[in-house]
Amino acid sequence: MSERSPLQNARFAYVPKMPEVFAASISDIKAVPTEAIEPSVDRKSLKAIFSHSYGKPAVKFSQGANIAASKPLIIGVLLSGGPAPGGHNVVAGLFDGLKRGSPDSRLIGFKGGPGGLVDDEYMEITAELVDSYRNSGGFDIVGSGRTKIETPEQFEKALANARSHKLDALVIVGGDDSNTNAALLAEYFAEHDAPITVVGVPKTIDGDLKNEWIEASFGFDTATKTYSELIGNICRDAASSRKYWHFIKLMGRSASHITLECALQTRPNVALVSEEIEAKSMSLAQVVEIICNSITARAAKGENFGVVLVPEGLIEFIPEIKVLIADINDLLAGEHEAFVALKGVEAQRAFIREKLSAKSSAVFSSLPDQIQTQLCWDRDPHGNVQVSRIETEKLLVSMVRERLAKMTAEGSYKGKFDYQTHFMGYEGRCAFPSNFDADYCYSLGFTAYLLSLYGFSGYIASIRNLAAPTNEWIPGGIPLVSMMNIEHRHGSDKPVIKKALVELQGKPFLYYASQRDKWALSADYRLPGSIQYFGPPAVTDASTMTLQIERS
Ligand code: FBP
Repeated sequence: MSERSPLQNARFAYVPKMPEVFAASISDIKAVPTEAIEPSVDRKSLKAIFSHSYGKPAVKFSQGANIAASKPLIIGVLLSGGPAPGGHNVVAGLFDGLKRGSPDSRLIGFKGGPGGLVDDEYMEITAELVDSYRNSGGFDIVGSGRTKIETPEQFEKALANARSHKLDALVIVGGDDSNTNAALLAEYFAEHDAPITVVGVPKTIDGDLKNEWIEASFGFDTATKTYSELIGNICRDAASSRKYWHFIKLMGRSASHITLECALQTRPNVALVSEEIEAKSMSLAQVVEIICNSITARAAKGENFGVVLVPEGLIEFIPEIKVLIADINDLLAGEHEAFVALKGVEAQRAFIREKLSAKSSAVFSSLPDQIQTQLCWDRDPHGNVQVSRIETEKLLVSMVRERLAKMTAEGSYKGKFDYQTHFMGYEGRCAFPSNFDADYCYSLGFTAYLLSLYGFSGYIASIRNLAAPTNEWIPGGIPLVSMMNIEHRHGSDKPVIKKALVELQGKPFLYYASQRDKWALSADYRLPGSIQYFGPPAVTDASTMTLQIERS
């Protein structure tokens, strides 16, 4: 990447817009505790696990005399999990905040995610380094990783390394699993009387780390704009070539926020929403029926083409497969060694088939071999099935073909069916951040600095009022524990941050549901085009439709 593109050069010069309160000098920004917030479920267990962190209030920053001197700080930062556009601006905002507080402050970057903290792989983040990454996509300034800090040795090493660097604070930029790590580390540091503040920053393209205080996770805006551009292009190709149904699987892990946002942006013929499919207890056959209904109705108009959006976590939400996955998870957690010792995928599939309950075994056997194998692949370090590696779009295509072949034989379908499959995910995770993400991330980094300065340990940076112009944004923080619940992972119950899935009573889904019957029949696609970084603010600064509809 030694040669820079003209856009790269131009983006270095972009100055992120910030909430008005951040225009003041650090000594004129005060932290105001607001209401106490508690987790919505599992309070008793969480209180017992997080005895030092539980029950703290939300905080917001506003103008006023700062009681903490802007003393020199040493902060460590790590980027965790999948990349999301804007991560470099979090580092830039944190760095600039630190230096505005005191030119003697230092920022240390742990390399390759939480593993870098445990193994003490680090680098000094200098002004020169930050300047060469401003407003750029990717996490490559220090790299990222998915190590879960969970064994006593890992916690001891993390604390020893934080102490050896004399850290005043550690900032963890990550999604739900990484911020769970942040909450556990904050509690561990407090238990061991280590005055090291741990602060989380809400990152994930998946958009599932949100609530009343975290209106959006960073990266969702840019990633969905990138996918929507490509989907819009495919829609137009479909309408031009008039010969393919395009099945597009979209990242998002469990949640369908990405699919829903892209559907609002592009108006495809079908967009499946996993959360709805689960709520309606739909079988795989019923999901296939939804797609076939659109195909047959459009074929009747002579339009043998269309676009179907598939959230990558779909199969986890189909009740019978959800149970199957949970059973495989428990089986693999208990018999991992025996399983990995088996030679070849045939033997592994047979092992799973034999050990499962009769019901799950039958569901497993009903799936194509390829999908069976993919369901057995390693879980990630947090115990999640790696849904990005399961070819759900191909599974649906094969079932749709089968169904249409049957209908053709019966004489109830006379159209044609040709298809293309796509998977969009990695294409959007390192895009140049949109202006929204560039601004949001810079402000999140600055907020993380202030939370560190004030010693709000176990907090996650929060910026509210995001649908308003940037100067009206409201920065602050909330305790991470307030976002947690207890879940069954890797065969046992663990405290984790609760994923925020698509709400079926939420405005974005209700709007989509009110339009989809029309979109299923027509080719009235919407074409968002590519992200614009320069030009009229209505084009360059628009946030996602999800945010606009939610906050309208
Ligand atoms: P995070 O939750 O870490 O932000 O990751 C998001 C994501 O892009 C998911 O959408 C996807 O399922 C997963 O990462 C893919 O993981 P990997 O990068 O390990 O292939």
